[in-house]
Amino acid sequence: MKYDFSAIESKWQNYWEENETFKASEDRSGKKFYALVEFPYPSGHGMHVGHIKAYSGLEVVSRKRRLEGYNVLFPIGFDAYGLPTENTAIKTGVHPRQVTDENIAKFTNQLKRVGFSFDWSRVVDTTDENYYKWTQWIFLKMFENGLVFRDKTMVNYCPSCKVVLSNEDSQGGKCDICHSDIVQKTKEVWYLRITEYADKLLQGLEEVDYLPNVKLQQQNWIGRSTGAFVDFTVKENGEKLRIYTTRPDTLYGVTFMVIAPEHPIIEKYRSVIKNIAELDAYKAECAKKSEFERTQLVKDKTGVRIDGLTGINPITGKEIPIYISDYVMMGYGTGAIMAVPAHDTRDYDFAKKFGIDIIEVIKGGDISKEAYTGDGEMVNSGELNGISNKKEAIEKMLGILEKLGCGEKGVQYKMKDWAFNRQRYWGEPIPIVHCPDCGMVAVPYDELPLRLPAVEHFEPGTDGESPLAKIASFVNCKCPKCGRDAKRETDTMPQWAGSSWYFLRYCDPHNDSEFASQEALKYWLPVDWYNGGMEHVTRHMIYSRFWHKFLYDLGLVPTSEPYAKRTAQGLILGPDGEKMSKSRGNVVDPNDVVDAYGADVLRVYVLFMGDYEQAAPWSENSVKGCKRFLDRLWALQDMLTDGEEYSDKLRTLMHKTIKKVSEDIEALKFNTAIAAMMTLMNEIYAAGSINKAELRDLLIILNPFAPHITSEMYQINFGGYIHEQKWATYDEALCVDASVEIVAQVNGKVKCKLNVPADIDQSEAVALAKQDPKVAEAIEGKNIVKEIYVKGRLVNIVAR
Ligand code: ANZ
Ligand code: ZN
Repeated sequence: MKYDFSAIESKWQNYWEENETFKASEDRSGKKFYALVEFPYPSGHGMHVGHIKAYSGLEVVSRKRRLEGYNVLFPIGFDAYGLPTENTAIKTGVHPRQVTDENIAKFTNQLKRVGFSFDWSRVVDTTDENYYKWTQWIFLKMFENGLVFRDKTMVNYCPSCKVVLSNEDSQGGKCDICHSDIVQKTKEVWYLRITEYADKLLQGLEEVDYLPNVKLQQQNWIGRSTGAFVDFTVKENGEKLRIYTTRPDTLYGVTFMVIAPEHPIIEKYRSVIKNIAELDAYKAECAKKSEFERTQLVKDKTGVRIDGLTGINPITGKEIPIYISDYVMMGYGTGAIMAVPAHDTRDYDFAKKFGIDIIEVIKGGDISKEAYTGDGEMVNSGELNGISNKKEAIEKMLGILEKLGCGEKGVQYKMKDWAFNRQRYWGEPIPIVHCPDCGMVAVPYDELPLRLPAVEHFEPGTDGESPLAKIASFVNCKCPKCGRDAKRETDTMPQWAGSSWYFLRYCDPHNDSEFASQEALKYWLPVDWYNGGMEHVTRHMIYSRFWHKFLYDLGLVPTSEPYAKRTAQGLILGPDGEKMSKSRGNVVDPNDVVDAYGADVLRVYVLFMGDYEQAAPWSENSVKGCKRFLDRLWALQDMLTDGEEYSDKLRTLMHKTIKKVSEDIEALKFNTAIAAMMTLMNEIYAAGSINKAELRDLLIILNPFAPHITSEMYQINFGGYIHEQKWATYDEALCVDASVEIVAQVNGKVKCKLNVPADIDQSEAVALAKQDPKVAEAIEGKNIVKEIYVKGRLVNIVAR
């Protein structure tokens, strides 16, 4: 009987679908497990093998949990608003709604062909009005609670996509979507006050089980720094120029100041600054560069001294020059710094270039060569001399500053408020009305969803204006407060909006009166295990933790953190070891693999190809190896014998394998779990037969990986359904191979007896013997001439 994978796989997929086998139960009395994977963006390219790997990890865990008796919620949905779809729509003239529906259908079909055990009754689509109604609702709650505001600012603007981008979406000075260069532009934009949650987002990390690297990235992203604000006086006009420093201990070493080119003090004193034209020209140059270019790419420091403004160091009373330079950002601290060239590398480079004094205030380095950024004893620092720089000097200086009334402790965050808008069509409309009398007014909750109007022309306006602005029937409305003529906001929300709360909707996806019922949320939250890509651990995870914490503060969700545990899978590289990409032509289509080898092979392979958390290249040969493994599994049926208990030959290995697979799945070590089952398979072939008890448990532990073939083999040989069975158990005591007692000798004299595994090899046996104190003593200081191991009997070490 040959294994016909395509017939068997569709048979089981149909069965699971018709019987809703993997539907999470509404009976909330049992123990639950909520496994979450990052829902895909349904792009026109269809699914990538990377998606398959990303979903296969928790797929295996979910299937195991069901066999362990848990009520498992393993949902899927579509994060479907966003630019690629809109850009396709603009190019092809097909409406984004239609493009999205087609892409979702394609993704659904592909996911089902791989046999994922998702609960298909809970699919969410962020572009569905029954979903985005609640995205708008949460936004309005934030508006009501003062977490939404509008502000004019310099924004990253993509001239090609014609949209304003967050810093995160324009890393490296390139648009995240079309990769063209971004430019700086002033614009009035919407913000969410995420900085208000900075401390909560940091503290929350102590309660959760995230990969260390994930935690670190979030901490760096939030970037909490403690230091001081210090007021320097401007000699010519008495103006207070406030700086932010993490190093008030170095105040005696300040020899100049630097302010951002956009700092408002320049405008304020235009008329008294003598070289204003030169400053203006420098500022114009800087406006062309993104923050990334200004901070990361520059090798050579540039800047211009302000002629007409001089700073006074509040501690020393010394006069110091003030420069503008692009290495100081307006958006961080106060946009002005005190420069300490002896102990800061950037300041050092700048001072060298402009010939400014360098004064050492911390001992330990050689400032004639480079800045000394380490710790040490304070020098040239008046009352601080002789104490250590860090805590002591910082504390003391803070006291002095406070006494003088020219400074105070301060905290700064790298994280900025979240620019929350796009001037594009395919997004959730922001439910705000602008009234000439009342200002910004929320759309009443009972008018939600504020529907995205159906239009024929969804191209963006020329200056980044939203296409919605052109639709008079949408724009013109009555003010909900005073009833007079008003205009609707025409910006839409950024793509990150819908994914900021989708894990909540999964708990109760069809609820019309709440985003999810309290009972459902209480049962399912927190997400027990969230797995996804490393690229989403800052933006998406921080945004969604922020929304969740906000809802928690309103008493609308029961847990302070949404995700109890977070892991991340590694990328699948092309066969050439490079990142898979259309342009390189090294993309593997999961459909092709399913067609040629079957879904089970694809699933086993993506988990076998390497450490789950590391990147690994695709290998067609290894895919074939996985196919052989499953073919040999099928062929076991030809050597099946009766037997209710494990045979003597395989007993230990069965227990060991069940233990290894059980533990490895929990540790995401799928590759070694599969390798253990392959070893077991080899031993079965070596033994020449397998009995029913052994086959049954092998099928069960392999089932999460290869559910189709194992379901079929189970039905054929045992009757009934494997998904209704229990996870295989092992006996710890039976996992160890039989042990034997051996003696350890030195130069033929018995020193001790040792209990060792029966299959121990020479080097292990000798190593164990050497650990014995008597043996160690006997060979100490001697040359080992020979080591002998007589299997199961003795170790002899010859030493002189
Ligand atoms: C004096 C000093 C001496 C500094 C020293 C550092 C070392 P973090 O830790 O990232 O918060 N800084 C402040 N505002 C800035 C801005 N808008 N643009 C660029 N640099 C700015 O860094 C804070 C330090 O970065 C501050 O401490 C300031 O330089 C600089 F030996 O002040 B420091
Ligand atoms: Zn009004």
